[in-house]
Amino acid sequence: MTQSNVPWWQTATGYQIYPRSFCDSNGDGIGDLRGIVSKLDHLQDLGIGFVWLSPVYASPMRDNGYDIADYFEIAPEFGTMADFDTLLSEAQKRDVRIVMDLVVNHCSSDHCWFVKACQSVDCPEHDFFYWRQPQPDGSPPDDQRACFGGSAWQWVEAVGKYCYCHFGPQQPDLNWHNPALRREIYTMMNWWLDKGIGGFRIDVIELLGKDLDGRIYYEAPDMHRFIQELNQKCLAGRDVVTVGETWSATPDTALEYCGRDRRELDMVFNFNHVQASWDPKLGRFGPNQFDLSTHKMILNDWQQALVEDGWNSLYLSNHDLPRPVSHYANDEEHRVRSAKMLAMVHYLMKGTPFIFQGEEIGMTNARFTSLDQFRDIETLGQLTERLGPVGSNRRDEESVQKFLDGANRHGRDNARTPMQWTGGFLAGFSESASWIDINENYKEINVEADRASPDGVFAFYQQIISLRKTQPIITQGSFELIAPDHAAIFAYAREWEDQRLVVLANFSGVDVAPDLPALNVAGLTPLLATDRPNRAGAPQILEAYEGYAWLIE
Ligand code: TEU
Ligand code: CA
Repeated sequence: MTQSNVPWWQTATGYQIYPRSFCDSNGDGIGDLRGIVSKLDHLQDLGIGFVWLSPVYASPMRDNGYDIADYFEIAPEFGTMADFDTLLSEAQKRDVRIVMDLVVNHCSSDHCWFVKACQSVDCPEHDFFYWRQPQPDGSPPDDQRACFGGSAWQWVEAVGKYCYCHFGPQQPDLNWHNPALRREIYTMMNWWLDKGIGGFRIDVIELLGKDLDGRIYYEAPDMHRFIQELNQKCLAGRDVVTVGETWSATPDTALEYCGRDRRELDMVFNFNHVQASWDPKLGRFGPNQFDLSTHKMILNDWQQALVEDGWNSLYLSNHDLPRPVSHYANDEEHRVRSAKMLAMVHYLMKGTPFIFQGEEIGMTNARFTSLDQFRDIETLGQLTERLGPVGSNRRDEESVQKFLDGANRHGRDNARTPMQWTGGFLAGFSESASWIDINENYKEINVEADRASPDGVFAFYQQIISLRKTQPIITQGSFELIAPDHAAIFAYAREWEDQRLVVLANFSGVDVAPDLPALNVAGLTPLLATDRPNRAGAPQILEAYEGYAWLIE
């Protein structure tokens, strides 16, 4: 295949915008749609092909928009539908498509469906949700915990039953087994698609069609049937991209979602490499350190699983994860080099990269010093579960410090601090206090400063994004891990026609002499280097976090 007959989303690079923290146009401290429009040139300069826009729909914002109250309206703090249409057309002018976030596993308890469902057990909307009788002693039907703390079963007095809420108490799950609910969702999706959006990122797709009585929450037997129906009713015949978020998919199940014959989705976001540094007991990030060998093995498994069919998404972070330089490499002395090296290693694999806002300038974790700086419903839920409510005697100095350390390493607010545009007032994000604190390092790390440097992270991202469009070996070539057991080096080769691309990177903080037979080559053309781009020959020593890639033709 040449570059011209592959789908646009395979050579394009995606960029995720978390609207609340991207750019504030009206000085209320909250990023908004007009703010995004004002920064479209930045995205065009970067070279991206589409934006994944985190939710901008009407919402009480208990989970920052992942709790939707009206799928046909824009949240007032983000702007109006006219602003959205402006965003769409201004983006189109720059060859940038807008991919919407579709959150249909659950909605907000403020959605009129839920309000009606609570008012009457006879209305059609009542069955849009999952209701169960209490146990004889009044307790919930089972012991399932909600992601953001407490029981997953919320007592609804007016109904006299429990309602299932997988995430937060005000995010009731939608009953996908109800055909009328599914029809409502397809109508809504088609309404957005008819506007000309570029596709959907679908939130927790793995939870659709869950079997509550069998206690099968993820990838339940009906899930694929519903995704196929969704495809047939909304996506078939349209030139859009879809990527489903699934924490459950593995290399063994990936093709069930994105195999060509399945007619479901184009890609999934998998979290196998993220969960590798999870604590299995906690079921979330624990004190485990990032382990390079595991990381390489997981990424390799995904590359191999989707080599012929399906397509990988490639990402280093998103609005739920820590900042990549802080999590995987070094966010101090070697920050710039780390940012480049991580991008080089991950985005020269086969797949479509998704860059999270701020990553293109190497933004770092937040490092908050006080509990009241946190905003995320997940972090605050964990805080209450572990240290009790405000005023609890479990909130002693040592426990609080331990909690702060953990949240600063792994919490979702790390990625949600405002975009650092300049070294000036409020980092150029807003004209008044932002909804969440700005990272104190904005004077040093910001778009203006980074873009002023030819050796900056932004310039390097531009190179990668451009190479993906011009070098078919990056989008189409085979993938072979080199030295899988090496504790410090991440190296791989790609092959396509008569070309060979080798990527070599040092994931450690000290010099490493890779000493690999694959490096004894002549006639190589340097392709990309975190430093010293003009060095002749394959590097015999890689400095801390250094990366180097070359072509042999
Ligand atoms: O995330 C799904 C999800 O499983 C996360 O809550 C995850 O468990 C957690 O972030 C790990 O730290 C999606 C959205 O990306 C997230 O922002 C939403 O809060 C969630 O769904 C509910 O819509
Ligand atoms: Ca605003």
